[in-house]
Amino acid sequence: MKALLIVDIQNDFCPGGALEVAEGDQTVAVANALIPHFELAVATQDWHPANHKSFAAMHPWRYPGQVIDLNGLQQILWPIHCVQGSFGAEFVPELNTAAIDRVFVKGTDPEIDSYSGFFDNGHRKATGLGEYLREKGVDEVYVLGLALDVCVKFTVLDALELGFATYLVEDGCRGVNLKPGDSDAAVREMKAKGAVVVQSAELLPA
Ligand code: VGL
Ligand code: ZN
Repeated sequence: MKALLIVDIQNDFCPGGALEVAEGDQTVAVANALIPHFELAVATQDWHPANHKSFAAMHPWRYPGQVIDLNGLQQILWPIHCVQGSFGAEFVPELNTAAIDRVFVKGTDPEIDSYSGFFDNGHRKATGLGEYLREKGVDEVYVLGLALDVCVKFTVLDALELGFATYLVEDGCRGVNLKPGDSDAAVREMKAKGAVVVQSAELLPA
């Protein structure tokens, strides 16, 4: 069975948001068009406590974009974003959340970040997404959302590692591109590790 995995389509990752991704809002229409064609649609939601240590503001004299050591892991520092209960953490209002079967939150532990929808960045704790998909009999996942070069990438790589046939719905993603070219490099890496790149039109009935 196939599942659609909608990664972090939240206000803070859209234009005007705290960690805005250029054209991030354009992923919504792609997600909404695909949802009815999947038996199962699952979303991830970046869901940080206000004191999350991925926030540059938690570290005196540090600023967004710098890399620090956080409990033994390299951590990029981000602006304060997707704080639990805030507008920025909510799904984009136009996203058809009524048709989403389950939401998995991530990034809830202030001491460790979680880019992937499956595990934290240290692969220490699972979110439950992998087990849920297995229980539902899912063997193929189609991934889209934000950001292509961060949370989409790590979600795709973990899906591959867990043995799911994994498709990247490219036109349903946009990247942050902290460095120019990050999105292209991410797509190359996902492909090299076994992801199949598709466009949403290929998944819609003609
Ligand atoms: C994300 C940076 C920090 C993402 C989440 O959803 O891609 N990026 N937290
Ligand atoms: Zn985050």
